[in-house]
Amino acid sequence: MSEYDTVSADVQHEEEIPEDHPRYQDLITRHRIENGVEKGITHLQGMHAEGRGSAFDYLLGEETIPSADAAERAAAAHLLLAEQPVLSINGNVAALVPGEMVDLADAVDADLEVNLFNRTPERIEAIAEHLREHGAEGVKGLTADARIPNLDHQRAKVDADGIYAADVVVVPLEDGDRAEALQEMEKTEIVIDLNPLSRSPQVAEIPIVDNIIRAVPNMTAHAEELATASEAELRAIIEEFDREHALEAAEERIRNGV
Ligand code: PTJ
Repeated sequence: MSEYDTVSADVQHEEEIPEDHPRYQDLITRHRIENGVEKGITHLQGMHAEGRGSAFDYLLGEETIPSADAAERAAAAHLLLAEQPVLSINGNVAALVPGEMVDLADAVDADLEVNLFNRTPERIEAIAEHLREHGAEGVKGLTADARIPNLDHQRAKVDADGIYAADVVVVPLEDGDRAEALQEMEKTEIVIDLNPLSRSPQVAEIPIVDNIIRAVPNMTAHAEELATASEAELRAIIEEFDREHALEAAEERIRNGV
């Protein structure tokens, strides 16, 4: 298929997208987000977020660069060492990688918690149900009986026995102020965001500048490989990871293609 061939906007199932299309991964991503909007999982604003992410991914070369792989390995080590790890789920994450998030949660014994910027009871329930359809057993975020201090929007609403009590939190796809507020609560944050200049990766202990579609399965693969590693080995992986270098390497690739 040539780069100029188009794929019908009417694609009903992602299997209809030809795997040899040069923009295959981007088309799958767009299709999942559109589907998410139709199902009431993804907010319309999620389409803008997806467009931003797609532009950065294009410039990154649509691949996991070595510094992102190192971040994904350090993230897996943190999650394995954590006492109460939680993976935060918004409408884009639920549409793009529901089964992959369930697999990661299983690999590191983490909870999944729905946390939304555009929070409505209908969306919370639709996302929880979507995760259950993909194998999640318990989904948190529905009780919302605690608040993240110093955050005056809907993302402050968390479960007391979920994000509020967590020691390590994975925060994907949000350019906002929650990451900073969670840091003030002394949590270890793992942020997945294709824009290295976003607020969230800028404050994260582990910034992962990679497409969530690649990042999450790679974190799971690292976690499975490290499942029998000693505490000292896991701590050494974390120690070796250089967050400043990871952010700079990603920016360098995006700006100069290097
Ligand atoms: O579901 P809700 O109501 O909680 O709303 C969620 C959205 C995504 C709409 C909200 O969090 C938002 O507006 O996000 P922003 O501010 O657009 O930030 C999203 C960030 O994720 C941007 O920096 C994008 O570059 C990045 N991003 C988008 N798609 C991907 C991505 N990063 C990794 N992988 C992606 N596929």
